[in-house]
Amino acid sequence: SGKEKWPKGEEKVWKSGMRSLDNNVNSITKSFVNHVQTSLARQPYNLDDLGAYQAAALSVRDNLLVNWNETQLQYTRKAPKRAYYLSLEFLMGRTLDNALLNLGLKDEYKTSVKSLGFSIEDILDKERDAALGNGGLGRLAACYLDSSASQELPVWGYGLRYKYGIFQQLISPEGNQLEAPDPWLEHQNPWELPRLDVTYGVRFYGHADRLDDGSGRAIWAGGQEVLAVAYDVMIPGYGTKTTNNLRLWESKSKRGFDLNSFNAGNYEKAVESSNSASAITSVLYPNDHTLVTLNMFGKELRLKQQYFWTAASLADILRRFKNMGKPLTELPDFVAIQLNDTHPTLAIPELMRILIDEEDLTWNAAWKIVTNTFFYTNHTVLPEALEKWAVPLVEHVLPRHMQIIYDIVILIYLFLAVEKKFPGDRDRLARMSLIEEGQPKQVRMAHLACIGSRKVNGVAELHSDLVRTTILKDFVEFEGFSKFGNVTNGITPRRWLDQCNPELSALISKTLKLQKGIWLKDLYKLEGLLKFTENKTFRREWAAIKQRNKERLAHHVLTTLGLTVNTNAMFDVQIKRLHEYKRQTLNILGVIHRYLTLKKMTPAERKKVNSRVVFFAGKAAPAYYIAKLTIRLIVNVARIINDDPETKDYLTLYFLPDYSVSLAEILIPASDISQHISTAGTEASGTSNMKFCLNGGLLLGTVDGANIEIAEEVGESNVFFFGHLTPAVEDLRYQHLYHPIPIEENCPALAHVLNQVSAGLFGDGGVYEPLLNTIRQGDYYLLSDDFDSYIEALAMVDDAYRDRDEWIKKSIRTTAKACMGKFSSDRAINEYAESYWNIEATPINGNK
Ligand code: T68
Repeated sequence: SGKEKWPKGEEKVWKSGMRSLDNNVNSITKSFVNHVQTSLARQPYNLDDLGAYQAAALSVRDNLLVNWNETQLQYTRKAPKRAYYLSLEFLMGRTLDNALLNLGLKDEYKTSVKSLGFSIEDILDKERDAALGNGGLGRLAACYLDSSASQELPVWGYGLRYKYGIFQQLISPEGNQLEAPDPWLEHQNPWELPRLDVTYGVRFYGHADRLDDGSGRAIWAGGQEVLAVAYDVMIPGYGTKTTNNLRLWESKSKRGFDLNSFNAGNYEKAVESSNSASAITSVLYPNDHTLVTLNMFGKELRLKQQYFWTAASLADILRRFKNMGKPLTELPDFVAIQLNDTHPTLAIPELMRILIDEEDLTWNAAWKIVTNTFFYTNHTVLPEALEKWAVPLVEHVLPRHMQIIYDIVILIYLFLAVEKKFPGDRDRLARMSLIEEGQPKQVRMAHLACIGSRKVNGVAELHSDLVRTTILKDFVEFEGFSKFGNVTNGITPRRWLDQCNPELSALISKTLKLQKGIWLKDLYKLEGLLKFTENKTFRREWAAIKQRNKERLAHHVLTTLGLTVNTNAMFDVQIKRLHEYKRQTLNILGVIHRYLTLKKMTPAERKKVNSRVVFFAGKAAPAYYIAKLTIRLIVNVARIINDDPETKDYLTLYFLPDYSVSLAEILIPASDISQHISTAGTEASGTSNMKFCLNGGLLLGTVDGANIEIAEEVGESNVFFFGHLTPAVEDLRYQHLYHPIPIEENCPALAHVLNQVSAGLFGDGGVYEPLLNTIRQGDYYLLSDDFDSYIEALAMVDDAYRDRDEWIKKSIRTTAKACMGKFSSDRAINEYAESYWNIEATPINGNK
């Protein structure tokens, strides 16, 4: 391209003042000290590890900002089609270590801070997690951002800047989960850039009046107007200059406080509107699979969060698009918007509103643009997790959007399409409608997301099949199969291997004789490890690293909980949100079964038993009573078992409080076996299963979600499967409901375990009755049907572990084959880019 005119002053002078990117230890040290002096206003005399972390972070941030700026400039100039990932959650974890890795500056910083009297490990450990998410869905969004930047794809994330992330979990002396706030912004956050000049007004309530000129337009006015303020988070790619953006919105009052009330001396009233505005982004909702436990106020605020975020994001996207000077009909050629679950679905009627009411497009023209711009990912088929909003609530908060939703119902469903294709099929119309009849009527967000999107996908093969054959079956028949696809989830190998398991990463580089820069971007290269399974030295090194990771975890448990862990035992790990469908209860009942079996043995018999340490971690939604009871049971079982002198050498268990991304980074590399044991057909994909595999941990799981595809890659001999398959689940549930067999007959072993809990072996049995009754009555998640095969599978794990050499081989194969290429988020994001968004890599040139 031709040389552009330098915009201001003398180019030479500008360039001489620009930050140099030839990062060496000297320039890093200078920048570090400079930040200590001027950004932090501190002295070497009083600089603690936290201060050193801040100085290091600020200096790394300078690098990121230079690349970020260059990336955005080149995106503007080259004007490629862009994709936007709308997610209500981004579970980022810590940033400094990842930024250093991606910038390729780890060694330099290590040396620099060492010469200044600090250790890089201690500094890294001072960072708080950015925990703006509940679990898999939010962490997936974070992995996708890392991969987008690493693949040089022009992708931005849009989310909310919650003042409080996911609550901090405490465990009371009785074993109950307690929640405390997570004020993660307490210390200033070096990873965000406030853009106080990038703001949009967002309206709520008021009234929408249709114009009677036949145009279909309406005027929406009155109500409350809230300001959205942008905060930008830099997302560096691994080994590229590309530094993408994650834009998070903060809400604040448009007018500050109300001067009239203030002058009248009513200070409370004066700040009321300001409080109600800032409440919108104050806290992340901690419910991962249901909203039914929220009261009316809670629901309204959640709806406001969703609209606030989609409206601000769309306004921003449209402003950027309009700067290109193209007509709106070309929007789908330059913009793809991915809806991460149904949370941002209001973007569909919102774009309709803008196009019709503000841009004067016809309904049909607007609908065509909308349905070519959006893409929808479904993350669950659990009925209680499908979002629905009460019509009166939507009408109240977003009157214009409710009108548009009704227009979609009438135009698309009744007159134009469905009725034509399936004339007279009233049942079908009712099933497919966006509105569910009832008291009150409800808007079905999954139907709206589906009908308003170009394509729909699930997150693993089995799950995408279930989406097509269950919740969206009618839509497949209506719109054709090709709209419904699958993109199996993935994980970023940067964080989930190199950062969390540096020793294994180094061993892989050494063995493959490849720099990690190569294989971390092409995980299929790990297949090269296969031939080393027969190499004894390699196996010994592999096993030694696993052992050191176990000791690292044990050290963490000792320093945080004061408990000593037996590192000679097999480490068995289940870490994920507490939920009945994930069946932590099956695991703990299995532990009790093992304990009871051990108790019956003679000391000589016990000596032959494979020692096992079981780890649990995970949060329960604050109002999810049964899940909380499961935590209580785990904690109290641990108390008894870990203290039993007869058995404690063979079986112990730990519930590690306050599960987080950072804790996962310690737990996953230390695992010998991990459990992914959801009732078949309920776990959409799972992503920690991939993380364990990548770190040489074996899987014990059901035939569900991505477990299936992992087993396909690694071979079934390296995975331990058990339990009923998806097609059997419905029948079994029906039997439990209509022809129940007493649990004593159906599964005596489980009945015995339940009776022991009831009888008070782990403290007052009455406490656990509601939990036990979920199994005794109805058993919706089929614990009694899968218990025996679960126990058998555990025995097979024990057998396999006894042959340690063969186990290590399995471990190597798991890393080499199972997980690797396929389950990298690089593969996943490229699938989205090619088959969905139609965007291309846009390399950022210039000196890296
Ligand atoms: C998870 N979903 C799936 N939801 O359960 C998991 N939900 O199988 C899958 O691997 C993962 O998504 C990524 O696709 C969630 O994590 C939530 O966290 C959530 C949050 C709010 C509302 C509903």
